Amino acid sequence: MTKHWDIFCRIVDNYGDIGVCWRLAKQLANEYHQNVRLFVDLPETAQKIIPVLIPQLNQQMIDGVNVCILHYPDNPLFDDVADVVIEAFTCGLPTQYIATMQLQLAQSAHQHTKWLNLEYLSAEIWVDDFHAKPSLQPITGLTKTYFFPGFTQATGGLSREKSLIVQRDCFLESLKTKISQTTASIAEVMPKQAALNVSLFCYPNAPIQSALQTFAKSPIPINLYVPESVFLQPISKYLLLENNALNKANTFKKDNLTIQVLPFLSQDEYDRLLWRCDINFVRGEDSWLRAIWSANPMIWQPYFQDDAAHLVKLDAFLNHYCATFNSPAKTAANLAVKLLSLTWSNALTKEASFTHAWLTYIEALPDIKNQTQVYSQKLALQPSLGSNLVDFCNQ
Ligand code: TRH
Repeated sequence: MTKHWDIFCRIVDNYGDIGVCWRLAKQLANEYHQNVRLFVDLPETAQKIIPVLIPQLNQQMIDGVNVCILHYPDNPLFDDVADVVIEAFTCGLPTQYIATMQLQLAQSAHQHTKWLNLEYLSAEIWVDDFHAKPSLQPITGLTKTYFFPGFTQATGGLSREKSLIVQRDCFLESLKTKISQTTASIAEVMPKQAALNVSLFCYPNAPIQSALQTFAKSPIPINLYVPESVFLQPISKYLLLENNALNKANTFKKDNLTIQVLPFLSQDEYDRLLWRCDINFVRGEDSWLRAIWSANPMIWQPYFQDDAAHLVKLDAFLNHYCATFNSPAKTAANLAVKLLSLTWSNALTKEASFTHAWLTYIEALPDIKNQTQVYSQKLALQPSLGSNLVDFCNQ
């Protein structure tokens, strides 16, 4: 059934908020044939993820989605509320939009618009019990339902395009026969083995210096692919370069480490990079999930939270991810994943050695790769976030 959907996204920090919302908006519009408006507050930042977006336009159709710029407080678009409104990450709906929903409720004694709060992704077990629970909002009298993405069938599921896995496999298959072209993207021209290909997307508080020192001394050559982002400064420092010298797409070499700085990639190109790398360092929410769909070994750095809540999330994910590594033969892989992940997120109390954690990980890499494939395949069999949302709203 075709419905009207509004998604509200406020960009707090970084690109995760808009990254998640943009994917979801496109999936609802193109895979489930829904009418979708995506309201976003910072068009210049959103442009990083939606490169064709024109920040000066109030609304524009892009890839089947009506992308609207949020202008508080009086936007005439808010007089027309949707069948379903998704408030991403508790970003708050505009007062005028809420007032229109209240008017509807007063006129028909029935809340026509389904109001969903899309929560952050977490593998914590309490999510199963809190998913899809309605909550009466005392001030407005409206009901809002908390929709939790997650890793189990009891949650709202994981965002995944219907054809993603097929696209990934076709891309990887095509590389086997392809002759390198000068116009090809980075993921197509990366060297085939002989070196370890690693992608790096992290927060600046990760032990980047220690990682670079370790990589440079690695017995296997390492090609490190680094899309342009805030953590380039520690890399410049390591290479003794002037500030910002790394911002140019360029290659730097130190001993056995080759650093390839890339421009900020499109989401599709970034996917292809993850598919091609042997190990992906990822962060936040969306790149984490895309690394899972790459089915390649990954080290996830959660977004820092003051009360160390991010470490609880990391622990929950590691338990879920490593549950597939639990046979006695896989114990080394299990421990190696946990050791490197905790070291990367500064979660170990005593000074942890990145070098030790890395070497342990590399030794277990073949097992980690096998188990990560099993893990990713298992998750891909579950209904996706988009399909769960549509089913929930059609009930
Ligand atoms: O940018 P992030 O750190 O976003 C974070 C998280 O979402 C976090 O949960 C949230 O609380 C915080 O923001 C405010 O990391 P994330 O989630 O991986 O989003 C990055 C997006 O950028 C993702 O959609 C992938 C995309 N991307 C590209 O398109 N090209 C690139 O080159 C890179 C490196 C990323």
